[in-house]
Amino acid sequence: MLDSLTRRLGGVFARLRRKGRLSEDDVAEMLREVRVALLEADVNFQVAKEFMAKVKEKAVGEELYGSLNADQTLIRIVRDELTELLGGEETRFQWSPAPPTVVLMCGLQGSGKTTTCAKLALWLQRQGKRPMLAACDLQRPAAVHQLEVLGEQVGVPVFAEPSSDPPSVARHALERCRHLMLDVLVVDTAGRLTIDEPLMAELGAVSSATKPSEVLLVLDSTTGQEAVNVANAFHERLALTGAIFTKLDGDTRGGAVLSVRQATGVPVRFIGIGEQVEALDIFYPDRMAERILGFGDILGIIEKAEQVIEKDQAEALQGKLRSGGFDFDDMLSQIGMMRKMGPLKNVMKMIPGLAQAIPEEAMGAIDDRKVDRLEAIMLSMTRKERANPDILNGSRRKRIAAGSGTSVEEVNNLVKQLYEMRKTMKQVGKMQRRMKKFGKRR
Ligand SMILES: Nc1nc2c(ncn2[C@@H]2O[C@H](COP(=O)(O)OP(=O)(O)OP(=O)(O)O)[C@@H](O)[C@H]2O)c(=O)[nH]1
Ligand SMILES: [Mg+2]
Repeated sequence: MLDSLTRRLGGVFARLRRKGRLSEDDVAEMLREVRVALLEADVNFQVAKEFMAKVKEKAVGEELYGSLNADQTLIRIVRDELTELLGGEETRFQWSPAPPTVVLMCGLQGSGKTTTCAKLALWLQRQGKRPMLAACDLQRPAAVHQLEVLGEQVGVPVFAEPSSDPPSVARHALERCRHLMLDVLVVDTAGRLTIDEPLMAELGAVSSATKPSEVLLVLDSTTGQEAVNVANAFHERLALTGAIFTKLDGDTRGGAVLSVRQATGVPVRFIGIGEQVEALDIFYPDRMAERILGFGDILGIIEKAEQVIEKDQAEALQGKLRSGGFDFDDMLSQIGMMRKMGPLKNVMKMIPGLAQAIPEEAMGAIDDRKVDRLEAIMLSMTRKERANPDILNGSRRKRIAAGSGTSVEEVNNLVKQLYEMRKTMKQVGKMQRRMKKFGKRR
């Protein structure tokens, strides 16, 4: 997700860091490169322009030319502006004062509405709420069945009835929800290929019938700038409370995610990062900004980790990640934990510096089978070797390769990777500490 942007910006900042004191020309050049990086990531032209103007204005205000640590100041300015662009603070879920809270989901055909309904229901359940799903996509019979299957998968009841009138199904679902004293009703609706009047009228009628507290537009992030136009059109008619970008796990330049808030005023609330029902994340503007700038998402990892491991274990992981002093035992237990957290590729991307340290092709090649081999290598080490990788000389590496059914080259690569990870994490840790001094958001 947004990897190429992260890579580009990472390159710009790395060059900047090497320079020491910055001249006005250095800053101007760097700003140009940031702008190009944004445009290449498919960020809306006007949004990129305004963004750069703000960064420039701040850069001038901070009198950073010729000063020491100018690079840090500049990165901080970009981070803060990026966070602002993405919406500042994350938006909290609006609960209705008189439950059940109704969440109306809308969007174009195939954007991921039905899948996201199930994901959201699961998320709500994990928040301790009792949700129900309403099948109000009556365009095609299969839609109701799809929601029923997904509902069963996440263990959430689905309200459906034979009808061709979405508002009346929605009304009945709401009555049932009240009767069962459930907390939230998530309403799945029909999509169309393009925005048209019948669709908007139908959604308007469902909305009038249920008075939703949340009207969430589901947007396919692979449609690029078109997503911004779609958001504008829906917002005009439905007063959206937020947007959910799906398919951010794929090859998407992601610029629409960066533009939509600024261009439409609709905040991004969640992101979909996979087909599985667990693959939904809250959208945190500050974390996303830091992730784009290559600082990783330590908080995100910890939160995910906390879902699957005990708190003290999570704190230990946090310390290890920050200090960069971890060994192969830690790597092994991390792999075990990460497996529980979801597809490894997603988790790896959250680790500071890792996404940039590993070439794009290699990142694409990370699959869980390859990780099995890494695991085998580590398990073939003695306890002493795992805790103290410095003692891994040539003959030990040969023995480990033979024992794990891998090659010496693979063993060498893994050892190298450990040291690289230690190094980048230490650097990122240092940078974050410095950032903290400048004033932190969280
Ligand atoms: N990779 C990926 N696929 C997704 C994501 N969200 C949804 N999908 C896939 O996108 C396709 C369409 O999803 P649906 O939930 O059926 O979309 P919809 O908006 O309900 O479609 P209609 O009801 O036909 O309008 C499915 O194959 C989903 O598995 C995501 O975050 N990542
Ligand atoms: Mg659907």
